[in-house]
Amino acid sequence: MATLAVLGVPMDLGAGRRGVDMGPSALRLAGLETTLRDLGHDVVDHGNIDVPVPEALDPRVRPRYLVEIAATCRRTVEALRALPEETVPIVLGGDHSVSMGSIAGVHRRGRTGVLWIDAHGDLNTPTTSPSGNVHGMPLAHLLGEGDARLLATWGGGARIAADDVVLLGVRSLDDGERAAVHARGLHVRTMSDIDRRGMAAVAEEALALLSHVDALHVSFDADALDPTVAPGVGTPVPGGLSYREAHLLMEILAESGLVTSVDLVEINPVLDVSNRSARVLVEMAASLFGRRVL
Ligand SMILES: [Mn+2]
Repeated sequence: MATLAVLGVPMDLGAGRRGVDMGPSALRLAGLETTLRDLGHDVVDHGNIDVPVPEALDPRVRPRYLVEIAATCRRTVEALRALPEETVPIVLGGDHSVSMGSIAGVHRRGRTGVLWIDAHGDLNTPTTSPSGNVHGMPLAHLLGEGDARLLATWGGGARIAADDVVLLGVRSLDDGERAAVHARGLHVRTMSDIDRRGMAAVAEEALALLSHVDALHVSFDADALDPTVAPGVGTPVPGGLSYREAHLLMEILAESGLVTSVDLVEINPVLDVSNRSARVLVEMAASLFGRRVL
């Protein structure tokens, strides 16, 4: 059993649509803490990182709100670095740009791998992004490409190596992202791969691709799930993971015993139905942290 440290980052500055700033509240209301405690874990909630609201900021800065997003990520890094090394952080977003802070803040010894579960690539830079929304850019920055003010979150350059990342559940890529995948030789497993080969095979392959890392960060964007399963997400895209596929992925990750930190991001209660999507994500967290049928 582990000590799990919950940290909320109620930020929607990186998203095009409002509402994901309420994600941490929705996940807490959906019973995240009691669910994890019932599995035998110690759970400590460290509250929320301070995040400014967009109404208080100058919207003319480009990329939009980048300075405040970078500052929020730095605060997230400080909060995570203050945790004892053996704790398992669970960062609640917020839009996916919070993951630049969470992954930079992970301070396990050795090499950190990242499983990025997402409908999108999040591989845009300010130059390639069609929307200019920073939540479509975190993975590009973590790989060392983009705006210097965001790269400064971890001291510049790449935070993670391209070979230490697997993207899973992808079904919507922009042209610049497709080019980035090919240029970097990134490990991407799309919904089509999952349709053809099944989640078990794809999940086992993802773990095999990351077998050389010492710590594994799982960054779970709720929009990886099909919108019929989780309608309350930042950027819904049809054709996503079914409830069972996502559970199976979580169960295989749990069995691996490798997961050392987690993000649960992009829950948008404004678009949700009676907090259903947050409850689904809490169910996923339960499987990821060891809930079993038998
Ligand atoms: Mn994402």
